[in-house]
Amino acid sequence: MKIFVTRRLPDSVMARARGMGAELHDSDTALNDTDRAALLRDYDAVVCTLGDRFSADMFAGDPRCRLIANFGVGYNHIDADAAQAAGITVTNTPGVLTDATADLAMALMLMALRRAGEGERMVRADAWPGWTPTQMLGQTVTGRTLGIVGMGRIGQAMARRAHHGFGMQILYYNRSAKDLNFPAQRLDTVEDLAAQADVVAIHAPGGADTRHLFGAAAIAAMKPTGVLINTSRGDVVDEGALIEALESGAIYAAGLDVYEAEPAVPARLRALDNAVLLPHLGSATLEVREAMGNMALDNVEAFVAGRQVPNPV
Ligand code: 8YV
Repeated sequence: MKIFVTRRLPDSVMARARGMGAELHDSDTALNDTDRAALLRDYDAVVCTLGDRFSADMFAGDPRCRLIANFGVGYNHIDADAAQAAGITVTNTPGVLTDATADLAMALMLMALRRAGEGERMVRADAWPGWTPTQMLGQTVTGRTLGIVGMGRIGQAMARRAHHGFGMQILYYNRSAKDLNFPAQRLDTVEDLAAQADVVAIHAPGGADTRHLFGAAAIAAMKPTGVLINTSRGDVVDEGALIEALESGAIYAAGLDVYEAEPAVPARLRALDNAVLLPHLGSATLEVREAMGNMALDNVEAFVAGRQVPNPV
C-alpha cells in the first residue's frame, strides 16, 4: 500500500502514520493541481486537507487511488460525486472540531460587538488618549438575538454557548427543522433572519450548493447595528457586498475567519476598522488538530485492513 499525506500533520499523527506498515510519503508545501492528479494515479490512499482541490477532471482515466481521507470536516475542495463515480471513497473528520470552531465564532462575535480588535490596535499603536466615558463604545452582548445560518453541529454549539452563556435569543435558517435542546425559532429565508437578528453567524458547508447563500439581499436586510460572523467557508457570503456594507456603515461590523479566495484577503477589507479578521483558525488547537489527524488515520487504517471506513462523507 502506498499512502501520501499532502501536508505534514502534528508530530504524533505523523508518527502513527509511519507505524501503519504502509509506504508513506508526505509534503510540507502545497501541491498544485498537476501534482495532486498524479497522486491519484500513483497512490492507494491520499490524506489531504483544506486547499487541496480535487476537481472532476482529476479523476479521469483509471486512478489507482481508492481513498481520499480529508483532514477537516469541510470538503468543498473535493468533487465527492466525481470521486465516487471513479470508485474512490472520501472521508472527513466530523465532531472533533465542533467545540473549537464554535469557541472561535464566539470570540469573533465578542470582539466585533465590543470593538476589541480596534481597541487592541489602538493600544499597540501607542495611540490611546486615555479613558473617557464615551470612548470606543460597542454593543452589549448579553440578551441580543443571534441568527444561525446552518444549524448543524457547529451552529448548534455556538447557539448553545450564546443562549446559556449570554442569554441570547436564537433564530436559525436551515433546510430542515432541527430537534434542539434549547429554545430557537426557525425562519424560512436568510433575508428574514438577517432582518431580525442582531448577530448573524454563518455555519454552512460551502461549495456550489451554498455559494452566496448569504448574498447581497440578505446583507441589505441586516440592521444597521447588525454584525456578521463567518467561521465556515468564505464563499457562503457575498464578500464584495459585505465589504460595501461595512464601508458605508450599512452594517455595524463583521468577524471573519474565512474568505472567498484564501489566503488572499481583499485590501479594502483589511483597511476596515469594523472588521475583525483571523487567518482560518477555527480548529487550530493542538488537541483538535491531533484528533482530526487521528480520525483521518482511523479511516486510512480501516481501508488498509479492508474494513469499512468509519467516516465516509
Ligand atoms: C481546518 C476547517 O482548519 O475542518 C474544516 O473544514 O475548515 C478547519 O477545521 C481546515 O479545513 C483544515 O482541514
